[in-house]
Amino acid sequence: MDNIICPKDFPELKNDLFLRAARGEETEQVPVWCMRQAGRYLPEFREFRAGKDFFDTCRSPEACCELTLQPLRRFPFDAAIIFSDILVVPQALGMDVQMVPGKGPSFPEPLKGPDDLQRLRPKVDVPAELGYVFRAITLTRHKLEGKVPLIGFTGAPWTLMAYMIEGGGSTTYSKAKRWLYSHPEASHQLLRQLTSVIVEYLLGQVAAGAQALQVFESHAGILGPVQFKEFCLPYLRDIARRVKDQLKESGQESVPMIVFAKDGHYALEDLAQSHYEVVGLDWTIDPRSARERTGGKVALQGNMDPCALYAPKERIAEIVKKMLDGFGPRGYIANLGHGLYPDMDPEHVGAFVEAVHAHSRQLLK
Ligand code: 1CP
Repeated sequence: MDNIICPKDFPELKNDLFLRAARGEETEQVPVWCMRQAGRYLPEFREFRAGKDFFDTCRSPEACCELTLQPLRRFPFDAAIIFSDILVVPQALGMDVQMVPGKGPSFPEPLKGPDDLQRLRPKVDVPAELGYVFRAITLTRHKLEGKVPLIGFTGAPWTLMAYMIEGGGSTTYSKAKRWLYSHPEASHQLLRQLTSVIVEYLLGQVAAGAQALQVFESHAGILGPVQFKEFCLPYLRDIARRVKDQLKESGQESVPMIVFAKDGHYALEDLAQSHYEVVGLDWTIDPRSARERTGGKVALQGNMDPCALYAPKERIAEIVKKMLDGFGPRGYIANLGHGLYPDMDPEHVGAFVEAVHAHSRQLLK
């Protein structure tokens, strides 16, 4: 193997603020990164992606590395997240997924009923199907030169199941929810199958050099507390527990894990006791109430409304100040409550990052 993509002898980490905050340790300032920090709001991203197929880009380690590094050249983010997508896992299970420009992901042949589960690969060779993500992580870890830690990620089982049945984004997710009510056994079978692939996928990411892992349960909000308890929580827990156990068994160092269940704060108490070090929050929850309800069991990440970036820069600084005062500067990673949108002004992203660093240094003096 080429030296440069060997998953060892990584450059020494120079900024460990994000990792310390994730473990609830003291920091001199609050670390900050943004979901979708590699994205279309950056002109250099649009230029690099122009004319290329989205998943072809995902399958090129060099392209993923470049796109991961782009936002770090502009802003002093305290973490990088590998450029990829959650839908590479359904592809690994044998499903065709295309990214339609201007529309989003599309599955030409979504799962229509339980019989369609037979179309999925019963045993996924994760290194063969997703090795390109591992190679992207290893390459990026080298090219980061230890500047900041690299986060790996996956979609959570329910969120992936929802796309596999809906065939793309949806407002109601009623086709996927129909399965939960009319085919609970088949639903659990699919969720279990996804969980196993996800565990192996995350372990592969750590072996390749990921220093933290985020699990995106983007469609938690479409479920209520009862369905969340049955169809999300057990699998989210299982993922964290199995990843941690297997890292321990193989003598590898543990990495902090973040769970982001968007709009799922009805489950906040449960999420805080699910073997994740960090709970990510969307903007619909008040920072103080999130702290109270999680009782110091976990670090928190989030949660500025992404749309607050449309405000003038001075106003962004005020909003950030209030958010930091609410969360407090310990065991806290600043972020948005969801990803950046393509029409956001990079300068305002810079103002957000600067405000987090400046105000948190004041608080921690
Ligand atoms: O060509 C393009 O640039 C298309 C836009 C785009 C990008 C930049 C998509 C399509 N995916 C990505 C990259 C991506 N996706 C990252 C990169 C790292 C970073 O954050 O900088 C990450 C972490 C994801 C994760 C992802 N993909 C999620 C979870 C986060 C979330 O938004 O809730 C989800 C739901 C997806 C599916 C997806 N991929 C792309 C789109 C437009 C969507 C959402 C479709 C929908 O449900 O409507």
